[in-house]
Parts: sequence; structure tokens; C-alpha cells
Amino acid sequence: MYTLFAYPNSYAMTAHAVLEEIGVPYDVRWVQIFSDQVDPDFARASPHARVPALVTDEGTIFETGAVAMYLAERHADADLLVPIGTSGRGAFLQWFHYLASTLQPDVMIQFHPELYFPNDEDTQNQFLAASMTRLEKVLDVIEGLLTHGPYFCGDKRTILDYLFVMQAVWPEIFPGRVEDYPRIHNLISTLLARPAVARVYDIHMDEKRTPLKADGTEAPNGYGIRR
Ligand SMILES: N[C@@H](CCC(=O)N[C@@H](CS)C(=O)NCC(=O)O)C(=O)O
Repeated sequence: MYTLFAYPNSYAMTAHAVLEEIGVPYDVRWVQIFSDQVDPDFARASPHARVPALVTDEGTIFETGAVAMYLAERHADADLLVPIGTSGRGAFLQWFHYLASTLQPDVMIQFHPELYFPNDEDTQNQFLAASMTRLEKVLDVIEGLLTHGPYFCGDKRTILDYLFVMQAVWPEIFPGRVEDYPRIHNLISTLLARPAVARVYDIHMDEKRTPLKADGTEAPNGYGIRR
């Protein structure tokens, strides 16, 4: 049995979708982020108090990519990997790291420029615009990749698709409309049509799940809201 530390509509959605897709037993423990009062178990599992973090029977894991890869390797029958020693493994690794180190930093900037330039709205706006230019290039590269098939690895669905789509459901990361990227749009629709993914998406978008802050007021509902 796994336990996922999660916050609604956040990077935890990816790990949650992979757990649900694989179909293993798990609990979700909803925790506060951006808070002075961090759940002590969550703090032990995630040193920056960021979601997701996963409790397993052999220890805890943080970082979305690591959680997804760990689950896919451990439950290989779900067939969400390009295995070591098979053709396409290099490309699989490349896109895995691309999503974490090239896409994700600019996605985070789009939601939290104030973490870099507190109390300086002009600089935050310049930073947002520069970061969006970088995101446009990333989205163009992914749109080009998807000419080879509906998924990152052509016809084979892998964790890469979950790692990308659960960020691409945030309209804030697109310079215009998601429909301007027809292949990305198709990948998002294809994955969200899967019952496991749809269940998780609905849970995370449910306003009623918005956790309460320590003072009893509602916390913002995840990354769908720019602070
Ligand atoms: N690189 C990390 C990023 C995780 C992350 O930043 N999660 C956000 C929510 S989407 C968070 O918990 N932020 C709280 C904070 O930065 O204090 C991953 O992919 O797991």
C-alpha cells in the first residue's frame, strides 16, 4: 500500500494519475504547501515540503519523475516504460529529463514569479514574458515530436505522456490557446479520456477538496490559480 502526499491541482496530479492507472492500492494524504505549518510526516518525506511525495514499503520518494519512474518499474505489467536494452530507450530517457529539466522550470515560473522577484511586479512581468518565450520553444519541440504518433514514444503510451499532460492541462503554460497545438491538444484529450486519468483529474479540479489553511481560511486551489 502506497501513500501519496498531495495538494489539489499540483504536480501531485501526475503521480496520482500514474498510481490510479497502474491500479495498485494507495491512500492520498492531502497536505498544505506554501505553509509555515508543514505536516511532520510530509516534511520527513519531502525536504522542500513540495508535492508529490510517495511513501512506499521501502522508504519515501519525492520528485514527480522519480515517483512515476519508480511506480512504472515496480509495476512493469502496466507497460508504461521503454525498458532498458530495448529500442527507443535513449529517446525515452531524453524526453523524461527534458520534461523535468527543460519544461518544468518555466512552468513553475509562470505560476510563481514572485518567488524569484518578491515585491517587484514589473520585474515579475518581464520574467513571465521571457519565460513564456522559452515555453513556446518547448511546446513547438513537443508538437513536432508528436508527428511520430499520438504519444511521446509514437504508438506506445508511457509515463512521459502522464508527466507532460498533467502539466499541459494548465492553460497558463500556453502562449495562446492549447488548440493552437493540435497534436498536444489531441494527446491531452486522449489521456484525459482514460477513465483512470479522468477520475484523478476530476478529484483535483473539485473545489471542495481545496485544503484549509491553519487559520481555517481556504488555501488557493493549486497551480490553476496564479498568485
Ligand atoms: N520538481 C518537483 C516540483 C514539485 C513542486 O514544486 N510542487 C509544488 C506544487 S505544484 C509545491 O509543492 N510547491 C510548494 C513549495 O514550493 O513550497 C517535482 O516535480 O516533484
